[in-house]
Amino acid sequence: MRRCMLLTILLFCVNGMHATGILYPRSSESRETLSLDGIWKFAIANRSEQNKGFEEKWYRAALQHCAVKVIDMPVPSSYNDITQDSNIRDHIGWAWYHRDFFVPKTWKSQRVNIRFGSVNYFAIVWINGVEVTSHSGGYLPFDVEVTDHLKFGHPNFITVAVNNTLTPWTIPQGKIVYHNDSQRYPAGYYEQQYNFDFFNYAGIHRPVILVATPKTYIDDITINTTNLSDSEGVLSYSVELGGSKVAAYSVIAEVYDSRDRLVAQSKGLTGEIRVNNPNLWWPRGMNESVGYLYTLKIQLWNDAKNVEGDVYRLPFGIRLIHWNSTGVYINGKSVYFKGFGRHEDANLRGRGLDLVTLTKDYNLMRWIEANSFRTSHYPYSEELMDLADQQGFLVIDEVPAVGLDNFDDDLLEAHKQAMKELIQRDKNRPAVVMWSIGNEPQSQKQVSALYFDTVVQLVHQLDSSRPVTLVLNKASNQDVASIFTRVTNFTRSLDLARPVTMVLAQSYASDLAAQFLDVICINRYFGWYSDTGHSELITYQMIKEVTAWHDKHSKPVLVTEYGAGALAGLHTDPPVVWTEDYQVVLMEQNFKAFDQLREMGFLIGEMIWNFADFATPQEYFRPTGCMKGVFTRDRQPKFAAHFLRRRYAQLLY
Ligand code: GCB
Repeated sequence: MRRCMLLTILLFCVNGMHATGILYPRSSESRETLSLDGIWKFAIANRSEQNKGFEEKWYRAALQHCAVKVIDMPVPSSYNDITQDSNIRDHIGWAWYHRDFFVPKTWKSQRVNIRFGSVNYFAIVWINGVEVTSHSGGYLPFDVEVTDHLKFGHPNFITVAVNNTLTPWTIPQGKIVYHNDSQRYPAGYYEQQYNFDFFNYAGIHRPVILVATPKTYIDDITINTTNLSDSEGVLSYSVELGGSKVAAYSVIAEVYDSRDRLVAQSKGLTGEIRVNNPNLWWPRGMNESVGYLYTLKIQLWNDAKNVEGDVYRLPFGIRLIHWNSTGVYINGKSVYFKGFGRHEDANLRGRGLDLVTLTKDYNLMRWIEANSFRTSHYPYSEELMDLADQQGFLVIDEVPAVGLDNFDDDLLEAHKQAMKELIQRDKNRPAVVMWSIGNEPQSQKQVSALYFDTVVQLVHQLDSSRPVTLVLNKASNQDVASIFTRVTNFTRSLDLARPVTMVLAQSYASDLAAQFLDVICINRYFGWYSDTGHSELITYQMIKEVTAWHDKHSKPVLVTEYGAGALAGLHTDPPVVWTEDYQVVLMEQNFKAFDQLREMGFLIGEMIWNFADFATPQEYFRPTGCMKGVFTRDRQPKFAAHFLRRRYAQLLY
């Protein structure tokens, strides 16, 4: 592992990666889990003393015994909104976490792993003062074996240093900007900037769990549906084992139905399993049976000793996806996505796992009769994804590659690593029906073509069973954009009284990434970011736009974002922007376009931006956050939610 300590707030050299599995921690007859969630001790490193924690070795003892102000901090949670202190909310750089824990004596003969669901962005972990691992990337799990660092039957302590700094080589990107203007800024003043509008919440965001397994253990499982006939589902599976005495064990694979009846079995590290008359996994609204899950039980068996080894149970669904130039099909039936772009965002806990909000959100998505969502703009928690599998929501699973610019080799490596970790985590999920390799990159830049070609090839190589997309928003190439800006400004200087407009029929022309994708996803804010207030143009522009993308690439098109900001309770008639009324008018005009486009045969879905209002950095054009939610941040319906519900209820596949 390399770590650059000099400019610790700016540079993280990428740490060691997981060569192997990252199975969700589940208890079984051979496995125990111990949650380390709860109240931890917490401190931030001052701006001017970023390295102090390393120099003074805060990881060697309890944080409360170090020369730093220590407070209580819940895990999981973002740390930003927990206190009244804006230094903590707006902190850039290192933050420190510490807690004590006890490991049972009975675990001494086991292999013990520690697993973090996610820590944003960079984490270094010490157990009892010894560094055990580090990880880059804020939204994906990592784990490490810690058996040799634990004291069994005694108290232990864990320290985690977290750094939220984003650089041009992190996914997502950001940059630290130093202000040299001494008239306006004190010496050394800097700020974090980034190319996205959601608040960069930080901290230990998802559960921290210790897992004890036998010394020879199940490290990874992959299961895929390879063929479906009327009477049979054909599955292929493979298992990877870890530990030293792997050769002594054989593998038994058994499939149980939802009532826990054994329906099929096989033996060996890899194999084929045939399930008679399978209950297929269907998304909501496509079948009476929705989200049917089987369990694959993998069991190790030591033949010589005739004893059972490690056991892991993996829920999975039997379903096949295919796609062509006009559609995406599940089990042979074409799909229409009706759903949302969302965020993991809630009052007080920020981006920390919150089972209350998570469950409420599914209730709201069912109430509104949505069938899908995109994990805009980063992978969501495994707890959230489990419910998507169970409730039959279709998920477009996105890596945190939002707003990518300067496409160099270091960025590409970080992007590929994030894709690998995402696919490793979610490959067995029936709900995941598409991989999204990013959102709104500068895909008009020449250099982006090779970059995205490489990422798409990697994804196809890792998983050929799902289509790949990238969410695009290019309006025109840079030169053209700057010409248009100048023409617009000039026109405005001649006549301030009238709005300036232009139909964006070129938008598909400058993008260089769509050629590599299986499905084209586009974000379009007609009547909001362009031609603001001109709802009469929306239907026309959306039809032109979507048609142009399809005509150029002969691929299915999905509108992954459209929408308008609305302040709950604000009304005007006639409607003007920022009112609930205008939000509904904008939706209505988009719906007209979607209906016509559906009839034309290549629009495969509509996802409104956004499910709920969410926190953004402070901006003068965003009143405390992005207000494009159809629900408020505390999950109450705006007028738009009722309107959307009427549409989604009528939209069939
Ligand atoms: C977009 C982005 C999304 C923003 C949205 C907006 O195109 O993909 O992250 O929140 O626009 O509201 O500006």
